[in-house]
Parts: sequence; structure tokens; C-alpha cells
Amino acid sequence: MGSASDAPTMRKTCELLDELDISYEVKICSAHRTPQRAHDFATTAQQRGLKVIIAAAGMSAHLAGVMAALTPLPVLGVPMEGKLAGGLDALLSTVNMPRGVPVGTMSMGGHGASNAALFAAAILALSDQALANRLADYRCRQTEAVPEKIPEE
Ligand code: RP5
Repeated sequence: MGSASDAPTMRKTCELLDELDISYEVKICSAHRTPQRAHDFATTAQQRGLKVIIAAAGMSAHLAGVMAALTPLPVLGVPMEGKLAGGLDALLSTVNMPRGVPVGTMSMGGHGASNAALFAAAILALSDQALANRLADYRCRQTEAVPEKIPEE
């Protein structure tokens, strides 16, 4: 994530990765404030055994694009909500990548943070049947938790 201020939102990603028993590392590295750290993280990611990168950033959100430029691993971008049009700046910065350097962009804020974990899980589950089963169980529990009727007043 680009800043410690993104952490309250991105905790949702960590909680879901924990629930699905997926190991991960968390790092603050900004495309703008700590470009060398971001570069080092992305260029060593594959050799360190990472499979998917989830990059969260707000405002002029270049982190996911920078990650995608520097690693062949799939990169999922999570635009942070913000003061300018609710975070539209971050959404557009993350989603509108030029041809050749794709970023899989999630929805904004907490929904995107959760979906990034689920999307990463789906990618990893392609080569991990036990994880595929855990993900299927999660989806079943989610379905069962949706009531058919609105609760009585
Ligand atoms: C981005 O700038 C971060 O991802 C964060 O969402 C935003 C604001 O950062 P802070 O000023 O709160 O550290 O790089």
C-alpha cells in the first residue's frame, strides 16, 4: 500500500487472506515518496516466491501501474477512496493503464480491498485444489448468509 493511511481499508484484504489461509506480506511503499523501495519490492517479488501483488493507493495512484511495469506477476490494483470525487482520481489512475501493462483493477475502498483478496485467491486456486475448496466453502457461506426476506421491524 502507498501509505499507512491506507491500512484501515487494506486490513480487510489481510482478514480475508487469513480466513482463506493464504500467506502474504504487507509493505508500505509509495510510487512517489519511496520509489526505490517500490522498485526493489516489485523487481524481487517473483524470485522471493510471491505469486500475486495487490497494490493499494489513493489520489494520483501510480503504485499498481509501477508494480505491473516492473514484474511479470499479476497485479491487482485497489483504488483508495479520497476527497476528490470520492476517489475517482485513484480509480482512473489505477484502471486506465495503457496497452501492454495491465492492472486488474478492483472496486474502490473496502469492497475492492476484499475483492482483491478473493481475486488473488481465485488465481492461486488454479494450481491449488485445497485452496479452491476453501474458496468454494467461503462462497457457499456467503450465499447462505444472505436472507431471503428483510428482517421484521
Ligand atoms: C497515496 O497517497 C497513498 O496511497 C494514500 O492513499 C494517499 C495519501 O497518503 P497520506 O498523505 O495519507 O500518507 O500515495
